[in-house]
Amino acid sequence: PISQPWKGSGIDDIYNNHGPFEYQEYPPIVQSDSHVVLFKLPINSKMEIEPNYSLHPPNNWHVDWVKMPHSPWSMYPFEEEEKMENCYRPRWEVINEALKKKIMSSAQLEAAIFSYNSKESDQWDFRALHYFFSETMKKEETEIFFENLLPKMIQLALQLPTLITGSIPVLKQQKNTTLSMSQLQIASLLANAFFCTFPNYEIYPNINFYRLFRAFKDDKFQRSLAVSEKLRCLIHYFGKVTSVAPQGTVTFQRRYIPLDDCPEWGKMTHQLPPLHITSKGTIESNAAGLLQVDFANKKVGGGVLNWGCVQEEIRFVICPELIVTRLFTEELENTEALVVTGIEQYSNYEGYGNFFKWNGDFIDETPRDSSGRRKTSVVAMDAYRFTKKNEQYTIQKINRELNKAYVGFSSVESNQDNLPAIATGNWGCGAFRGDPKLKVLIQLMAAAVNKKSLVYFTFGDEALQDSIAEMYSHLVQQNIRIGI
Ligand code: AR6
Repeated sequence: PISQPWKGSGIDDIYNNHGPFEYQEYPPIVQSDSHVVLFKLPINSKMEIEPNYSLHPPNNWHVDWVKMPHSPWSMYPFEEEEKMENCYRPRWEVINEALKKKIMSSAQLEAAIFSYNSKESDQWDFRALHYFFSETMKKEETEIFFENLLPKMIQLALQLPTLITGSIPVLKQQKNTTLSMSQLQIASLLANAFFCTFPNYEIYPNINFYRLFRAFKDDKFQRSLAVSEKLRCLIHYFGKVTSVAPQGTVTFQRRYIPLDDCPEWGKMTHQLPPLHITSKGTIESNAAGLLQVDFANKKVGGGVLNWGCVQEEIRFVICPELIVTRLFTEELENTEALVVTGIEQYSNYEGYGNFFKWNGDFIDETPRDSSGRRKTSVVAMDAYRFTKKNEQYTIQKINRELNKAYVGFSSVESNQDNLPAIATGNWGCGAFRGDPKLKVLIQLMAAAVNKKSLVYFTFGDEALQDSIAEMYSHLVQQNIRIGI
């Protein structure tokens, strides 16, 4: 028999028979007590986005605010010969001096970065970065990088104090805080992360790139090659944002629903929502306008700035604006998720895991909403990592996953009609060892109570597509409700 590339509801039904971007918009960006906006509102029609000068001053040095590299509180010790004791000067000055010297090789880049990280750099080494330039880039490409691109990246990084004039709030646990910034502000923050200028506190997730620069091992050669390909994606991103400054905005929204406000799953009487299931395509390429699930780590981004190279990490390197979440998102708790709206894709890729490869430029033509955000939304939700496979069938763990998906899929849109469907797949079923047949039921239940349809990508697995379709149609025919 010829296999069908999809089963269940047709994609037009999922899209309510309209175009992919005709869903009602997320609420427009408005500054409030729970929504910090780092740029000036309103944005004019030419999309000239200016910093917001009316914010908390940038020198907050407090657990509720991101510790910025240019904060006056960030001081750096140096020894004065006569006094034999430590004196201090602003670390931002040291950073400026180091990055304004001519840097023509990865060795010089490493030396510059170490010069303002002397305490940590004892443990750092940039093997992966050196390998990247000496072995994977052509000689001319490396020359062009140090001649042209690196100076522009340095300029972008050192512009930080003029681009971000307020403090960035930490998106703390158990708070529904929202943060909006411009893509250019994000680019400057990421350039700073590349140069490892953020103070190194062991608050996680953490954003300086030094772990990525170190991720090379002879006995993990294939994995090391995938790290090089991730670096290529990131360099490609910096090339693009430094040649034409990106013009839009991005919103980061932490969602917290207290456990007591989560559904009593056993009592829910909803029917199963429409399901479109396909073995073809991917969440990022075939679900325009839908709420796209990031199979996340509770430390968002997981191993993106290290060895990791599965669904989340790949999404983060082709859409690097997602990486900035690591600067301000506290670890996700059980009933929390992070929704990011407005990100752009910069690179194409092929392969997966150790065989991941950068595959050229991607021109993202997703339209923007009235607040300047591309109409792409990603929800980071971390499944539970099962060390013992059988553990997942216990009611505690099933409830944990139901509540997590419920929070991730929940709507903040005021009008409950015309909500975008969820685009997901084997959430928690790769690195985290879940069972896709159980996870699909969990995600269907969470979508049902949120009145949303589900698009499920089995990522090439036709047998899984067929067996889930069979299970689903059986449940629908028997008119099974989601309550137990
Ligand atoms: N589109 C649709 N499905 C996909 C895609 C894609 N682009 N990529 C992979 N899959 P995994 P997890 C399928 O292992 O188990 C990261 O390190 C594919 O079948 O990434 O939730 C995070 O940071 C794959 O096996 O997610 C976490 O630490 C399956 O989705 C951890 O992994 C699961 O992908 C999360 O692990």
